[in-house]
Amino acid sequence: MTIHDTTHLASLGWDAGWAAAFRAAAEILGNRSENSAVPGRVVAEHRERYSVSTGVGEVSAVLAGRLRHDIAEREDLPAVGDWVGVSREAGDGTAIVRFLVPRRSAFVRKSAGTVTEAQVVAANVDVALIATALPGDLSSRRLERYLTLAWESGAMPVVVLTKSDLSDDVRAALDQAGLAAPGVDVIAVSAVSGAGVDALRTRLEPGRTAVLLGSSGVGKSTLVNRLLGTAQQRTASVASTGKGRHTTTHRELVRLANGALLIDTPGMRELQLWSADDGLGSTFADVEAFAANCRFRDCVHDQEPGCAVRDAIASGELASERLEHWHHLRRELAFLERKQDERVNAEYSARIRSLMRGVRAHQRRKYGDGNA
Ligand SMILES: Nc1nc2c(ncn2[C@@H]2O[C@H](COP(=O)(O)OP(=O)(O)OP(=O)(O)O)[C@@H](O)[C@H]2O)c(=O)[nH]1
Ligand SMILES: [Mg+2]
Ligand SMILES: [Zn+2]
Repeated sequence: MTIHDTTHLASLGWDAGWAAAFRAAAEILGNRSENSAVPGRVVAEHRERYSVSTGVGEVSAVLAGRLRHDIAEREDLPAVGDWVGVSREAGDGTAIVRFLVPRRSAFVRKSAGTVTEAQVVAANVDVALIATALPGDLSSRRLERYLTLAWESGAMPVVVLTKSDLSDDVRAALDQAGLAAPGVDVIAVSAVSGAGVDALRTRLEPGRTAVLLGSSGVGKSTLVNRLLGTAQQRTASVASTGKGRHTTTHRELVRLANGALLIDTPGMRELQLWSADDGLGSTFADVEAFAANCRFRDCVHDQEPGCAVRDAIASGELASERLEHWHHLRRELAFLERKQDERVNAEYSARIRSLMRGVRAHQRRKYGDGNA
């Protein structure tokens, strides 16, 4: 394979680990193409097209036909934050995404609607900034949901309470968020006054990638602009402080002056869990800590005798809503797992049926009808 100068890729978060993973992926997946691929990072996603930065410039790219064909699951499609191998096509300037470098982490939700499939919101993220607007938007339940997926993603969650200039009790909001997010940093910020922005900046380190997540209108893009120091991201007009406008329409990765990478995302209407066993445990670390003392190892803190979690609620050490929310998310996960199993089973039976058809056809050819 050709040796490419990859020094400029460091500005996108490239390191020796990525270089090794890229070489391995290129050998397994990329070598069949005549054009040897160079590394790039997906910085934006628009329907069928990706903007890929190669560190020296940005190319518009489409998936190689073979890659599209090989991909069985939607979550295996490139997403913003992914490292890919791209090659240039001879004709117009369009580049071709040849392969995807295996991810280190990904924020994955169940895609909106009724289909049972995963959607990658952002790939290879180190920090998940969960944004919620201070006047009125703070919901412990929603926060726990985001936290569960954030912990599960492998990124470090940070709760960002936005528009602190509009709130007259920031302290109370910080306390409420702290209760829903044990062990997680909570920062109140205002993109208007600049309060808290420096505290937020310290979480955004050179070469590391953060993603901003949250409902539409909470001020994610405004915060990105504030951090960038320019009005690069389109935001809702100041006159329309109403929510649910979906100003940002695609995910985009930007680079801050200090070399940190930040992904802006469109507001999410619903955040459904996908896979979240470990994530749930981390989100409810307080519940889990008491659960360690339950009499039964598999206690679900319902009617079991010797339940240390219910004892903790009775003694006021644990808020009862924490257990309620834990139960709620566990039930949701169990339901989702049944759906996922049904889908896998359906696909498995379809494969078995087609395999058996093949076997029967073979037997008919070999032994004739009636003998098989
Ligand atoms: N008072 C105040 N208003 C803010 C602040 N941050 C954002 N806003 C306003 O909130 C509105 C929505 O901001 P956006 O940045 O577009 O929100 P968003 O989260 O990017 O929304 P989507 O792109 O739809 O997901 C705009 O009118 C902003 O001016 C803030 O810190 N204080
Ligand atoms: Mg936005
Ligand atoms: Zn228990």
